[in-house]
Amino acid sequence: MIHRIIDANINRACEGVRVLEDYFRFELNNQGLSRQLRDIRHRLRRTYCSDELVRCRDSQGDVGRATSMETGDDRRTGRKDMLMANFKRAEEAIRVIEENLKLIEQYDLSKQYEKLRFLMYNLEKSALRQIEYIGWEIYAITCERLCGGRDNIEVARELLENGIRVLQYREKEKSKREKLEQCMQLRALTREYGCTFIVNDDLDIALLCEADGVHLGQEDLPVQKARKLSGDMIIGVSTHNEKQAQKALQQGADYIGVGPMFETDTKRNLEPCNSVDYLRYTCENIPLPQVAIGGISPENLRLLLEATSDAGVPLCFAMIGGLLLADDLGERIRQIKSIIKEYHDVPYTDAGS
Ligand code: 3NM
Repeated sequence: MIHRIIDANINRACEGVRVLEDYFRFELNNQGLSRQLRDIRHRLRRTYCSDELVRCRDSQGDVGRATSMETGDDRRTGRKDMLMANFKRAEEAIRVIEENLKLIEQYDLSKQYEKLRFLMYNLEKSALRQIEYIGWEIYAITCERLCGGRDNIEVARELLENGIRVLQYREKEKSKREKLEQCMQLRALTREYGCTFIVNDDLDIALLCEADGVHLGQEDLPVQKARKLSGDMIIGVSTHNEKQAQKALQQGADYIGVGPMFETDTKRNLEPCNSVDYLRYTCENIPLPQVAIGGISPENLRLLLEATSDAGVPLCFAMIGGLLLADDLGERIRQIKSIIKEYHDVPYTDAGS
C-alpha cells in the first residue's frame, strides 16, 4: 500500500509542478523559472522508479475522490491563488513521498526528494516575487522634487497606506550614498506593507538594500550582464520603440517599460515615441508584463485602457506627476484605481484586492 501512496504523490507533485511550469512558460515567457520547474518535474519522476507504482494504482477505488468532487476548496480567486495552491500541492506531496520512502528503507532516495522540496520552497519565493507586481495596478515612482518639501520616505508611507503595491525608487538629483540610505528605509517600509520595491538604474543599491527588482534604462547595464549579478531579481527595461522592446524580450527582461505615452515635464530628452500605437504594438507582440509610462494622469488613463482592453499581457500604469502632484494622494489613488477597475474588474493577482 505504501507504493500506492508514493505513486499518487509522485503524480500529484508532477501535476502541480506542470501547472506552474506552463504558467511561467506560456503566460510570462519566463525561461528561467519554467526551466527550473521542468528540471524538478523530471527529477520527481526519475528519482524513484518501480514497476510496483503503477501496479498498486487504483484510482477508481480511491475513497478520497468523492470527497474532492464534493468540496469547493479548489476554487481559485486569481492567478496568484492558483500558483500558490500548486506550490503547496507539490511541496506537500513531496513530503509524503519522503516519509513513505523511509518506511520501505529507501532513506537515501528520501533525502533526494527532500532536496527537491527545498528547491520548491526557494522557487516559490522567486515566483511570488515575479508575479506580485504585475497587472492592472498603479506603478508608483518617487520624485522628491515634486513632493512640495516632503521627503521620499514620508510620501512613500502615505502611498503605501493608501494601497500602492508597486513602488520604484527614482532619484536623479541625489548622491549614491543618499540614495542607498533612502532605499534601505524604503525597503523596510515596503516589506511591512507587502509592496514590491524596484530601484531605478543602480543595481548595486538594489542588491544592497535587497530590493525585489531593478529598472534599467537604455544607457544602463544590459539585461544579460545585470542578470549575472542580480540572481532572481526582477529586471525591468525602459523601451521607446519596437526594436528596443524586441531586444529586451530576447535578452530576458522580466517586464518592459513602454513610453513615453504622453508629453511630460518630469523627464527631459525623451526619445520620441508614437505613444498609444507603440503600447498597442507591445501588448500584441511582446509577451511580457508591461508598464506604460510618461504623462499618464486620470484624464488620459482611459485612452490607454481602451487601446489595450483586449491585451493578453498584464499591464501597469507608472506615474510620477500624475500621482505626486495631487493635493490628496489617497483620493488620487482611489480615483485611478476605480478607473482601472472599469476595464479590469478582476485583479491580475489577488494581491491588494
Ligand atoms: N520614463 P510622469 S517617461 C521616468 O518614457 C520616465 O521611459 C519615461 O513621469 C519613459 O508620470 C518618464 O510625471 C517620466 O510623466 C514619467
